[in-house]
Amino acid sequence: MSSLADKTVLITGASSGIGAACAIKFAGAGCRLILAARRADRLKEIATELKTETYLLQLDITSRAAVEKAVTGLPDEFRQIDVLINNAGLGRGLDKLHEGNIDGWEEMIDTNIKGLLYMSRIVIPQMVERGSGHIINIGSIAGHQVYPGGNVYCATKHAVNALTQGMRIDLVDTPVRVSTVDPGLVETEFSQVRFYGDTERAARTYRGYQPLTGDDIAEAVVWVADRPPHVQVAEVIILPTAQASALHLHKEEK
Ligand code: NDP
Ligand code: 8X3
Repeated sequence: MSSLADKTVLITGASSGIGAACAIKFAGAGCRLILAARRADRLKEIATELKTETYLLQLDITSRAAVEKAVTGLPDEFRQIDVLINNAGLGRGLDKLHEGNIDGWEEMIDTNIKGLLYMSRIVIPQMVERGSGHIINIGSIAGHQVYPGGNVYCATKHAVNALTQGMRIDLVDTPVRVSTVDPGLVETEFSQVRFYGDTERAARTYRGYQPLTGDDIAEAVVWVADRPPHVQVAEVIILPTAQASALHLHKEEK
């Protein structure tokens, strides 16, 4: 049986893509789930498929007050968070920096960096006090390299990379583990959001090669969480076979 059975896992951004796939995989491992996102209807839909105790949090992680209220207001049976998956995030635009949309920058910084910080700040103290817990951040290959037009998104994912390392240093004298799972191109709603609903442009992102799926990433996240307590997987980078780096993608089509 998985060491994850009966653990409570909080997943941010569970209404879609990688987060929704994580919900299904962790439910399969026998975990109790707290699923957070802004779209409550989507969370409900996902939860009906899960055969496990699930608590839904309609939450905008860019609001510090909302994050604090949501976590401190959890019902008793969900209060002990064993695994926190900081997954909620987004890209906005793919423009040169000097032509960029400043509102999009604010959204990326507020969600990918500040939201992750708010959630971590409220959840980690209880893990330290209890002497157990695991933070798994969803970074990106964009946290290791910068690609054209990636400027601010890549900066936020470099920040996630730095925060992961910082958390690991700060928690080294505790049993709490910190990991990051950093994917390349995964076919989710990410590009729909990045291109503000331009479905054709979003679809083009994943054409001419086989992208990763949310399931591919969720499988790795569950593996990371399921290691014995003395094993801390620091970083997993996962790319589609047709992708060599953030800058090298082999497409069959022109
Ligand atoms: P999706 O767009 O499919 O999912 C993003 C999730 O984040 C949604 O559930 C969305 O929920 C949630 N979210 C966004 N903003 C907020 C907010 N303010 N408060 C709460 N939840 C929020 O994309 P992915 O599944 O691909 O993205 C998940 C993570 O993976 C992101 O951090 C992304 O940067 C990262 N990533 C993605 C890659 C890819 O190629 N797809 C590659 C590498 C990393 P809702 O809108 O309901 O709030
Ligand atoms: C999302 C994937 O390559 O568009 O992190 O940055 S990428």
